[in-house]
Amino acid sequence: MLTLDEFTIQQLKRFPNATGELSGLLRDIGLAAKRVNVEVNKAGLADILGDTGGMNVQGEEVKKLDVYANTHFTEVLQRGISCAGVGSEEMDDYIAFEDDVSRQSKYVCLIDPLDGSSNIDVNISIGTIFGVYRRVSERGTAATQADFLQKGRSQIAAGYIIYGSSTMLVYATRRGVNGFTLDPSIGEFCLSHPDIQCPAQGMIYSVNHGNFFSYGEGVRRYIDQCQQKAPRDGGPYTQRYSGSMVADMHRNLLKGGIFLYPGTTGKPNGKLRLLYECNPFAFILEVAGGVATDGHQPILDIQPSTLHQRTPFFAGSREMMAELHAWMHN
Ligand code: AHM
Ligand code: MG
Repeated sequence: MLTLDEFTIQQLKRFPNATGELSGLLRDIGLAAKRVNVEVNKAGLADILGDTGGMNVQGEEVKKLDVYANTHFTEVLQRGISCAGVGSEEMDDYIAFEDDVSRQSKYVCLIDPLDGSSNIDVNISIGTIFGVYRRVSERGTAATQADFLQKGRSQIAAGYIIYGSSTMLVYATRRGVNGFTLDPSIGEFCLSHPDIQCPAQGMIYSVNHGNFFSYGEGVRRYIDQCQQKAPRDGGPYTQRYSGSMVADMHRNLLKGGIFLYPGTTGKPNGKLRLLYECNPFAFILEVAGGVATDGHQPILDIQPSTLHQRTPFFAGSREMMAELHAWMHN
């Protein structure tokens, strides 16, 4: 079975013009993921478990593991040579690494170092989400805000790590989506899910039902019909929602399904962040044959204006998304 490193090298050989910088960056992310995985696995034992007591830039409680993961991913990317800077859920502003003539970094990364962190204390899967962009500023100079505020469609690669019953790294480039499972006996990510395709139809819907009455009418109608669908039409659909986007999206990507985080009356843009939560998943899904929108337009076509902006998010199997849009707009 190919390891992540072997796979990226093999890809390089198939594309003689590739410089290997993206492969290097993905290997750096794989390395950081392995180290974060070690900490996640012993979260119940170590002092690292629990709150730091602080708040992140969005006024949400920060867990210690979030801080660890953020520091770790950032440092590993900084030590590599491919990444010119990082924007993260855990940091108010992006960081531009020192770039000079010798480094000439080509990419920037947007990352949610540890998503679903409210699940840490109760031992439910959590994850890391990342998107990679070619910088628009000149190489050899400091990365700028414009490098980070690109449309999701400009992503060169995107992926996630799920720290679940096993640990997996899944990443997409325009050429395909591939999944690697961490083999703890050799400490390597091994290609276990080549060329992932999202089934066009599924039977799972993932949404926070508790917010039902503050969703718009179209979304409520869609959720109703997920429950009312006749058995001959594959219904009723199964509801699965863990509160951990990575776990919910991962399951729906593999099995077919739909994930909804709509706007609510109190929060019209919902909760999820465009740049480092929605865009990477939208990219992965589109490459895998699925669809991701804000209810009106593809997520990947939204022009971001700020690093931490939020958007309603609907994503999943192609036919289920078409059905959702029909209920929302007719
Ligand atoms: P976080 O970035 O603070 O961890 O929040 C993001 C998470 C997602 O993983 C998950 O889908 C969502 O929040 C759940 O939110 P809610 O509890 O409102 O349904
Ligand atoms: Mg998050």
